[in-house]
Amino acid sequence: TGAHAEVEFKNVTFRYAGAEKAAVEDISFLAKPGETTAIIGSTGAGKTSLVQLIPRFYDIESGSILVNGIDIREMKQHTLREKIGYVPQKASLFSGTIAENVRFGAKDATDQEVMDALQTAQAIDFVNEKEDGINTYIEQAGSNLSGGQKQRLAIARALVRKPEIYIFDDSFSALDYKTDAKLRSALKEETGNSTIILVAQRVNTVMDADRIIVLNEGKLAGIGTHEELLKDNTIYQEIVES
Ligand code: TTP
Ligand code: MG
Repeated sequence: TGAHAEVEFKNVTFRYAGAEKAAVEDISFLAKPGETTAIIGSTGAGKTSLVQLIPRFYDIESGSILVNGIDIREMKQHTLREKIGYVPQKASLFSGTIAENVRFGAKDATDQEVMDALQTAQAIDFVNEKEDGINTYIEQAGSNLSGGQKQRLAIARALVRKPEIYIFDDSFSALDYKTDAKLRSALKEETGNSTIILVAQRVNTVMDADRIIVLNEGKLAGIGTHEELLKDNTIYQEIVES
C-alpha cells in the first residue's frame, strides 16, 4: 500500500510540568513501516509517557520526533493525528451500540468495514454471539463486557480508521495468550505497511516484534530482537525471569 509513516525519536527528553525527573530521557529509535516496534519495561518505566509524545499530547523538552523525516512540531495537529490510531492504556467506551463505538474512529465506515475491524481484533465471535450483533447496546463504560472484550473493541476502533501508525498501549494485557497471539498475527496480516508501536509488560507479547525497546526509569536500556536482548541485556533478562 502507498501511505506509510516512519517514526523516529532523536535524543528525546520529556518532563511533566513541575517534575524533577524526566519521564523520558534521551531516547532514540526508529519505528519502520510494515514492522512492529515493541516497548517493554516495568511499571513506571515511561512507556505511556513515551507513546503519548507521538500524537503530541505533550511537547518534548529536547530532541526531536520525526514522522517521515518531518518534525511533528512543524505538522498541523490534524494532519499528524489523522495518521495515528492510538489505543490508550485505559481505553474508554461510551454508552451506545458496539457499531457506534467502533465507528467512533471513522464515522463513515460501512457495516462491513466495522465487521472487518472486529474480525481482525478477534472480537467478531463474541459480538456475533450477542442477539443483536454489532447493534448490541453497551451499558455505561462497558459494564456488560469483560476487560478483554473492551480492549478488543478499542482495537477495532483504531483498525477501522486504517491509520498509518498504530499505537497499542498495553492493549493486549487482559487477553489470554492464545487470543493475544492470534490478534497480533491478524494485525500483521491486515495492517500492511502501517507502523505498529506496541507497549507491553509481558515478554510473550513482544518476542516476535521486529525490534524491542527496553525502557528503564525513562531511559533506553537496550534495543534489539528477543534473541539479541536475551543474550546480553540484563534488564530484559530480569523481565523474562519475572
Ligand atoms: P508512565 O509513562 O505512566 O509509565 P509506564 O506506562 O511505563 O507504566 P505502566 O506499565 O504502569 O503503565 O509513567 C512514567 C513516570 O511518569 C512515572 O513516574 C509517573 C509519571 N507520570 C506523570 O507524572 N503524569 C502522567 O500523566 C503519567 C502518565 C505519568
Ligand atoms: Mg503505561
